[in-house]
Amino acid sequence: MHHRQLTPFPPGFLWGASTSAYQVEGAWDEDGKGPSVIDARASYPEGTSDYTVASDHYHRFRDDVALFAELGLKAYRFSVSWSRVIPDGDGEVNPEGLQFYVDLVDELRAAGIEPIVTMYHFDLPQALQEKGGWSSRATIDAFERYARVLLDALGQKVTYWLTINEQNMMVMHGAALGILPPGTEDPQREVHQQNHHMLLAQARVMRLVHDVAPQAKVGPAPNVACVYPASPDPADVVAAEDFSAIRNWLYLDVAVRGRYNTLAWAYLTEKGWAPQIEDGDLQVLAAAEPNFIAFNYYASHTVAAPRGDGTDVGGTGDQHIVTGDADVYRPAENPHLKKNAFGWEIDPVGFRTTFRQISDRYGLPLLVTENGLGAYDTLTEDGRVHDDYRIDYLAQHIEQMQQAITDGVDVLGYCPWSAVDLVSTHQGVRKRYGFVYVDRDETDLRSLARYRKDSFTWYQSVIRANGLS
Ligand code: BGP
Repeated sequence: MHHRQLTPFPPGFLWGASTSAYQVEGAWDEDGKGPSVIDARASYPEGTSDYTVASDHYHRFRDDVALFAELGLKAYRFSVSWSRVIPDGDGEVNPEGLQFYVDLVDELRAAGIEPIVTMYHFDLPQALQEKGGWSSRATIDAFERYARVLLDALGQKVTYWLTINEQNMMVMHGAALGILPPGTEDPQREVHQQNHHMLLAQARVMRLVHDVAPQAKVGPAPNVACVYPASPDPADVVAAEDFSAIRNWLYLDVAVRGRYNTLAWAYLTEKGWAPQIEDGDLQVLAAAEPNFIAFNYYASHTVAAPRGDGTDVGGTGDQHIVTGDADVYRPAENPHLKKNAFGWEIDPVGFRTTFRQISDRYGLPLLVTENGLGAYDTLTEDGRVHDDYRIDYLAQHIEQMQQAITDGVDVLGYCPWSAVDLVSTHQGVRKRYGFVYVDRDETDLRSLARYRKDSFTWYQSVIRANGLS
């Protein structure tokens, strides 16, 4: 397969880039915005920035869109802050907050950039959190109502909608889910009940999009990663399949097939974490019918069979550092892969495998909504960042995406993380991903000026050529 003739990227391929509201906007309490669970967090990891100013995109979005246009972006994937639009999550609409997104979409359209809008990216309104958050079924209604507000304002201007960003990572790693109701007896059981409510909310909103904006398209946006067995030991293979079911298919099977994955359901039942399902819920799930699947991919995972002696669970874990489950799987090193500066493995071929697995299971078009390299960048004297390491990462992933297209996978577009530097979910400002450098550090906001990185110029040429030359 080495000298395989690759299928070109289709015309109209959505070369894009991504951000999320709380990580880029700042202006956390301006123009009527209410607090989200992110704003209300009691603490942030040691030495890292909070999200109050972020990249100040709220005030600089016109300049940022001009940079995106210069970069040649065909698409820009961003999220709407729910509590900017509806400050308490379920009450009055805040017209100034909503107007920000109307203006942003208009600015993008004027620049010829397709907006791809995530409705909810980790930032549940704090007021809803205080009323029980996702433990309460009222939050399902609130999400549907919020989606209706967005569709009324933007349904004619926006074609691509994403429901919930990385619901699977919220469930597995949690802080963004908010705090569990006081007195929760079994936190994991409660988290999976919340997950069921979020899945219902997502299904209702996908149905709503079809009903009120039939020309629009909608899909879920989980983080999906192929899972390798650490060895051909059949017990390792079973562990890998189980972990993939728990991590990936639990979420996508409900979103796309409208029913729970059998392996994942068996796991939840054995743990005593299976959610309570009410009359009518299964019909709601089955009626959703997404048009495409968006997914975020940073790295694969490798797991082995559990040892069963309690040594399998460890570390703090994040979306790409597996913690293990003493009954089901344990994390394993993959000797074939290198790691980035933050301990995440780098696996471009796993990207191709992930495309193939999702496409085989569901047969829907795929849209990549995140992929990228977090790194320590240095602004040099010449006002540039020489991020050849990021160019390498992206080039290798684009090459494997093209392999997947040649394999027959239908890919709509590629939106790497991130369009512009922003505040990382786990490691603050220092962990940068952007094509555009933002002049600030954790605590010193400096000029907040923008600088083009070498990856900016490189991605510009990729987009111009509709692929790698
Ligand atoms: C995804 C999130 C993003 C982003 C990214 C990188 O999980 O959807 O919000 O933060 O990962 O993660 P981090 O910032 O922790 O490096």
